[in-house]
Amino acid sequence: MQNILNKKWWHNKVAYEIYPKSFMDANGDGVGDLQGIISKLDYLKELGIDILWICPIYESPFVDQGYDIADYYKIADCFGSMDDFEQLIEETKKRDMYVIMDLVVNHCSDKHTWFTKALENPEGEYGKRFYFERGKDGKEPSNYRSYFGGSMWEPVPGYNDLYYYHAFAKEQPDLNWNNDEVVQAVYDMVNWWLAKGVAGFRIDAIINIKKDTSFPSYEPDGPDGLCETEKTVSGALSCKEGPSIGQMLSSLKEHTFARHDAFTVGEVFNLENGTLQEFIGRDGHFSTIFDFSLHLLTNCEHGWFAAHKITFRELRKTIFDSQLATQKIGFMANIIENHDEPRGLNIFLPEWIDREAGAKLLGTIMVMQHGIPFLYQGQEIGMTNMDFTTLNQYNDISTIDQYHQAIDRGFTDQEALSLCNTYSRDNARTVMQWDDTENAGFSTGTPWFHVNPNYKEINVKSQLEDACSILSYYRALIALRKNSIYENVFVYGMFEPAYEEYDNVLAFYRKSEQGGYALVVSNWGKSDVTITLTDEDKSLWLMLDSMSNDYRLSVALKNAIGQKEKKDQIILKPGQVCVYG
Ligand code: TEU
Repeated sequence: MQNILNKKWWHNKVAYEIYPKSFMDANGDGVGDLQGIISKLDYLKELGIDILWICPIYESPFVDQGYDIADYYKIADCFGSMDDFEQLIEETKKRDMYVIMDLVVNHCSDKHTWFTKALENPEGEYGKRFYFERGKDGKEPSNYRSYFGGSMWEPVPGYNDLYYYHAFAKEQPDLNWNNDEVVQAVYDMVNWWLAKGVAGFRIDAIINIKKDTSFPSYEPDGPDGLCETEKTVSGALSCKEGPSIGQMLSSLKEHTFARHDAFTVGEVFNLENGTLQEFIGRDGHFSTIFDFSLHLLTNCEHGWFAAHKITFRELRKTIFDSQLATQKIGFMANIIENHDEPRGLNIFLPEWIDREAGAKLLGTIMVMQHGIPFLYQGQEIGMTNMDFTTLNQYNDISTIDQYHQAIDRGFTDQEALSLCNTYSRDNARTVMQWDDTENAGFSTGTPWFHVNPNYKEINVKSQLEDACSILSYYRALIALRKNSIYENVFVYGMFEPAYEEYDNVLAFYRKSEQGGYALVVSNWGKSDVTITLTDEDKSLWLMLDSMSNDYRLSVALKNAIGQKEKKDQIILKPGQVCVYG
């Protein structure tokens, strides 16, 4: 099997995303920082985490929470210094852990010196590093809607009929990847961080770097007369002029990542059919890319007003389709949530499954799939969405826009707020809940953002003390996945749907080429389900059960062998998930 022949150092690893502002504040200024992360490395190590993806920590005006970078070589003061960063690298290395940075190079901040110089002379050397265009027929050069609302074209102050291009906020001008100096500067910067000891990168909005520089307008699709960003992206990808996205990315890899055996995970939306191989196959542009298929189900890319509640059937089909389509090509990066998404518990579960069972259920499905798991901070303790009630409680630029989009489409204030409540990116950005003391133990100062009031019940400290908690379960789950005896099953085994004839059951096998296999089986229905096992499955042993304490046993034994009793049937309660092997 191709995957097995090409074993990579990161295949058996588990990754964890840190949103640094909200993770841990060590100096009491209310903002999470690098020393805060260092203070929690042992916690993460014990959870079973190997790779830490740290969202942007570079100098930034934080219009889009650090995804607007003003200096790629400087750590933002609120996070600490370069010395702190070097200490973080050293401390992770001591623990056999790896740090990956967020590489945001589709755009920079409007406060980056390149852009401030470009504004002084849009036709000069620095102007060429961005996209400055004349208007068409007295209007913007084209009718593109930016991801955060309004036109992608911003008038250049002091000039008539001149605009610059920004796919995201107007404070995030797009870099011109057709400019050799830009490309070389990106390579140099990436190599500089790799030389500092980072193990790789999570690569932001990378598909957007390819532009159709004729900037054609498309059919408008909203009352604003603009067309959605996705259209612009797919138009650009199919544009034959200039280097293709594939050429741009393979050159990036050749000049940087490949030289360091770096681990890279691309944030890639709008992948063209049939191109996955090129992205994550043998010699692909990246090690892996995120699997967003579940998140795209809500249609969030058309605006939250168009989102719908995901049904179990859709969810199961989407997971199966994605796993079957991708596993022979490479490793996808599996997520339940991230800093751009609401908490998975609030989106993917039917209302009759309670939070604790639901967290263990989602975690098991995610960690046991084929691919590399990426946990998001707080997922391991079952953190939930926040109950926001007014618009001014939000900080996220995208939430404000989504509220207005909904209003423009005729939704009432209450309806628009309710959409934000469900889908806002700020749901994931409330501070990490470490204990039940003031500010959830996140900071001794005033936190920069909300503390979810449920921190007294949901926090790390109480769950560390409880062998049946979500956190203890995650530790057992990750330990099982990483157990070297089962590597051929849980890391390299092929995914195969199972027991599909049961309406509310999500079950799958992981089958090793060497013959061993495991069965993951879960009940999403309202009542108990009895599953009659196939003859072959009858001899499987229970390894992990989300509703019993047996997982303590599997961790204690370290070889994850649980009950040895033979069964013809298994009965699962609503929300229960078991792993047999
Ligand atoms: O996200 C890219 C992206 O496409 C998102 O804007 C996504 O469509 C949206 O968040 C769905 O709600 C990346 C980062 O993850 C995000 O935090 C940044 O805001 C964005 O790039 C700009 O850098």
